[in-house]
Amino acid sequence: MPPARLAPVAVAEKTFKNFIAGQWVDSAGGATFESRSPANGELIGTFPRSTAEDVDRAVEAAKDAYEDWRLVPAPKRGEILFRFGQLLIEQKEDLAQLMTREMGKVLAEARGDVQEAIDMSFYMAGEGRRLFGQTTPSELRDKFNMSVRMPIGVVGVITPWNFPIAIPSWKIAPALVCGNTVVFKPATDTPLLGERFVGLLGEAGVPAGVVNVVHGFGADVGDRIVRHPDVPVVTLTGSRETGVAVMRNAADHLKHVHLELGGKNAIIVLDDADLDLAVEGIVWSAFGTSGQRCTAASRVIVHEAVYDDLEARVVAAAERLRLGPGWDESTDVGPVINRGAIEKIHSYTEIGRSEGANLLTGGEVASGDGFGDGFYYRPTIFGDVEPQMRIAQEEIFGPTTALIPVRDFEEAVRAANGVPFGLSSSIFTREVNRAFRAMRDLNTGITYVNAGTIGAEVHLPFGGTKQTGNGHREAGQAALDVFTEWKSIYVDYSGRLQKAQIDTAT
Ligand code: UN1
Repeated sequence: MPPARLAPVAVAEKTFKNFIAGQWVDSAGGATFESRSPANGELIGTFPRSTAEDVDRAVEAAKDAYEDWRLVPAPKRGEILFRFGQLLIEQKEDLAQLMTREMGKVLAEARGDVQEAIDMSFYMAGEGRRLFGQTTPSELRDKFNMSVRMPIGVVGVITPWNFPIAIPSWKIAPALVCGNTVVFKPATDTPLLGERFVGLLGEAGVPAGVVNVVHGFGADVGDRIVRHPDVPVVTLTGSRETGVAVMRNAADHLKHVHLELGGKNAIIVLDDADLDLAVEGIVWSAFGTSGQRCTAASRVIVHEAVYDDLEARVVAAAERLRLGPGWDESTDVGPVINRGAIEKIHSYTEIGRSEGANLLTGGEVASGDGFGDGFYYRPTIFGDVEPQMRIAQEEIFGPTTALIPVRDFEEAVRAANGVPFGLSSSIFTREVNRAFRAMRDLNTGITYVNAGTIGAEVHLPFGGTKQTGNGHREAGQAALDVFTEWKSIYVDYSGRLQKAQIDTAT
């Protein structure tokens, strides 16, 4: 099948389409929605507000394409991903500029987001020549045993706006190298980046129908993907509530569901920590991407001996952060994603106040000069927070963090673990024994020592314990388990019927 050659999306273009079976097509219903910059309200583009009918067409295309794609040798599938990674390198600056406009993160972080996709594409491209299974001895003579990874079929990919290039790559790159085809619903806050992502896959040589994009809302597009009987795998990064609904709705068809959900990640600072380093780690993890990472540090658990000192330093550092549009190189913290986010974040400021926590800085919408049409919230720190307060239990997904004083290491670990989520954790200490105890006892999928809670690399498993997910991991080798099914194969070359467990005297 010849690869679909796609014209690059022109910058001036403002009306976009779905991508189904290698064609850019309007949605069946004709309704649309807008993507606007959270920094200044600029119109980024108008996108189809698709319906179940559009999803059905995309699934049909992906099902057809699967019949050939699964037979393309995995190293060849990998070569396409190598080309895709190369195109991402060439387009890195362009994509980063677009990202800062479409979802607001500062340029350096937007470049990092694209870099993560480059890294993931190259990593998964290499998997094309591995996808290792096992060969084992047989208990019988003249018999050969092995296990191989098999593709599963059409994968439904539902991604968030906070890593609009990186997270699609975490899901789509492994899905493709394993031999699956894809129906992709990008976040409604970042549809243009989703569109660009798929355009580049087409340029890299992904055949028509192998990756399809259906724009639109969760209630229409996402829901149909999750319920469609011909989509056996669904992967979602999103909120806990969405994850629960996806799992429930996918249950009727016993689908494979991969979920990467919320976090309430803690940084522990012990009395022997390098405080300068800890402050840097806290500020980067709490306020990077305006706190809108599932790995963000929304709790800082501090030994009482250094609490006052650390509190003063973190507040001072937060107050030095410059708020503004992400494309301005002097900005440290960009806007949050939309009006709903501002409202939710501010409601937690009110909750924190009413719970009796001490608002140390921030706690307000930034308005006035340069902020007028955007969604800017001041970096916010609460002090003297108790572990059971709602601001220390619930995911806020904004630039708000809570300082929690504790008496010793054990109390710190108890507080860190005392939340429903388990994505990332961190400890600042110079004492090796306590560092190793923390690595063992912090109940999260990721633990950092002497670094913040963010900065996962693509070749290690990514995901969390408890209500952060449902036990799966993405990235690294672990991702292959989401997108393949094991098949065990027994080849008998004895020329007679040998019976396992019965012919025991061989
Ligand atoms: C997310 O917030 O959903 O480790 C992903 C990190 C990034 C990925 C975050 N590499 O913070």
